[in-house]
Amino acid sequence: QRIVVLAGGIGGARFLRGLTSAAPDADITVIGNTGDDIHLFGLKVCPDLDTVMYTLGGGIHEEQGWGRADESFAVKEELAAYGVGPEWFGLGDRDFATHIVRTQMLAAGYPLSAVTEALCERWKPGVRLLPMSDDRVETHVMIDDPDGAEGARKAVHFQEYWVRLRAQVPAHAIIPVGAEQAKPAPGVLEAIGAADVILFPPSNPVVSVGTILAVPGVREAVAAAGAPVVGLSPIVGDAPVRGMADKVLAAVGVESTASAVARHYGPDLIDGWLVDTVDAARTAEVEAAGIRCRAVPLMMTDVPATARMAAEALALAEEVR
Ligand code: GDP
Ligand code: FO1
Ligand code: CA
Repeated sequence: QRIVVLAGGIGGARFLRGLTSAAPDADITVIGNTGDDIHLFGLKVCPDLDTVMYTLGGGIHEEQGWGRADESFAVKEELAAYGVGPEWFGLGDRDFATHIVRTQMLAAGYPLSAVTEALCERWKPGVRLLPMSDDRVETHVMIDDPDGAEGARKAVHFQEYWVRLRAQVPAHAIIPVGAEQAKPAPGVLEAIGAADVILFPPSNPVVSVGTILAVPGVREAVAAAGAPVVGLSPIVGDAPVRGMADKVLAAVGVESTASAVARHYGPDLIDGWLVDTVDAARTAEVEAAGIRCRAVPLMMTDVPATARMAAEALALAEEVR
């Protein structure tokens, strides 16, 4: 069975760990979000690709959800001693090595897809991990400009909005800079076209799955795919389980409810949708929009619970096939 998953960072990675447990023999291709990528200290950092790679490869900092286990921060301290910032982004020593290898290979002319494959030779995530594009795409967030005139706005990198500002300032718009000119990475459209099932994990619908769908051709390929498309809600009880999905959903005019997210994707894109049992009353709203909907437990508390979620998603895919 060929399964394609459009994944962000923590939500995508944890779901994938459940999926590989529920479907150990499946051939899984992950299309990873690269809109969170940032260039720091001359290095290219790909948080969502690394989160998937480290989580499935056993190198993730489990409690934190991103970055390496057993991490130290000597390089960060030395950079700070030179007064070289940004000091608000925490890159650990072990993680730095990944970015050095990546940047070196990119400078030598390898595309990000080839670099990701090379990094995965070490981590053996058990899935084929493809960046959504080899072209540079960086999500920016439009915020009020405190230094500008009354009503002035400015765009900041998504990481600055999320990590430095902790999403505590109003987000007026989300802009995937470079997406319009980007091409899907080699293998992306082929994997979607050949899939038996396409899954949207409970990843951020705007800055993770939404950014992947913004690469020209990807949304069209998913909509045109013969395979059933099933998503899982990242919104439980009218709030994100973690992160800032409520803020970025508001920026694109979508309510933070499990049914509003399903309607945001829409029946042209998804055939089935899973909401958490606490949102069971919303299944009718989703079905009224022409999307088959079931309420099942959606908290990824451990791998067995996540594997049950993945199994429910695959069962719903069979139902709508
Ligand atoms: P990020 O790139 O690290 O932000 O990760 P993703 O975009 O892949 O996933 C983020 C989303 O995962 C957030 O909107 C969370 O609400 C959602 N999420 C995290 N843990 C859980 C969980 O246990 N259950 C569900 N349903 N959603 C979750
Ligand atoms: N998240 C934080 O909240 N603070 C950090 O300092 C931070 C550093 C970091 C370094 C590498 C990496 O792969 C991820 C990192 N993250 C950090 C997580 C990251 O900002 C995000 O959670 C995602 O990009 C959102 O998907
Ligand atoms: Ca992300």
